[in-house]
Amino acid sequence: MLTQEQIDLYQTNGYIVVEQVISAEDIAELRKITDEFVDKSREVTEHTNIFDLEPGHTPESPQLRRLKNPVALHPIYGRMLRHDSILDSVAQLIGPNIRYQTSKLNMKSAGFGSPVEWHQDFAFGGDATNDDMLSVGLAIDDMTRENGCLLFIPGSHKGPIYDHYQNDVFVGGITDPNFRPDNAVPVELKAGGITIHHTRTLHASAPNLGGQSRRLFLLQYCAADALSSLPITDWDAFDAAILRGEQIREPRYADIPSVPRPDSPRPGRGGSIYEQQTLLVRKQVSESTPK
Ligand SMILES: O=C(O)CCC(=O)C(=O)O
Repeated sequence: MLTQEQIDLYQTNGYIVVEQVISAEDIAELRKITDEFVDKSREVTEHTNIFDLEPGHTPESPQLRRLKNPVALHPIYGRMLRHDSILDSVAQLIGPNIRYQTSKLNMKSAGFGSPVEWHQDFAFGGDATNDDMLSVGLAIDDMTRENGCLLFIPGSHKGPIYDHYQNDVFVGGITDPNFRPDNAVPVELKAGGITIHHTRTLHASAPNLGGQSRRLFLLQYCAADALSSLPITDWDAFDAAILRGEQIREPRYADIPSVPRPDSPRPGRGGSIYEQQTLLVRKQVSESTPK
């Protein structure tokens, strides 16, 4: 369970860190299974609906940047999604009725793992009726400044939602020329700990310039009554995504800013932010990282 101090910090800053949530045994299992997927990526030379590849990937030297939708790929990831300690914390922040949104496992390999440019998760959906949505980042490896830890801008979850379009194309990163990532805070974390960030919190991460890999398993949850303006295409899957509490069909409305261009398409480009951000012209994280 979170302490009242952690809850207050989340509400003030839009993110928190919780140490020692997942056991060493589970972390060892997550590493083993994740290594097996990296090995399996030797079979492909282009992005697939499971693998997002680093630019230097080859079958001889597999370089996996992201495992897409890991929860659907192996029971260990599904067990983490439903882990009681994680869901207890999520319930304290967004209430008892919890819906699963999506998952991804981002890997920054030692010495080259790609950066993630500044963005807000909320901008990736259409408008929603409220913003009780968050991401849990489970550190599979120690996450440090050297290996590309998460960067957050405290309090940004209460600010504007920035444009993520460039020339009418959704590029998965902030394109507003006035945006400056001032006051960014690097968040270091030991394996087994979690970060929790609000869907509107500005975040990014630098490339991995260190000697240790950085694997981060990201799980997105929302309050069951936070309903998107995007049409629900599969009601069975929508109902099955309730992890705790009950399904709510009546939306709850909160006074939140609209996402820029709520009705414009947000093509997944293979289901990966990395693939979307290849189009981004103004890459602030990459530009500020020493080569
Ligand atoms: O893996 C990271 O460093 C950040 C990833 C992220 O924010 C995302 O994939 O949406």
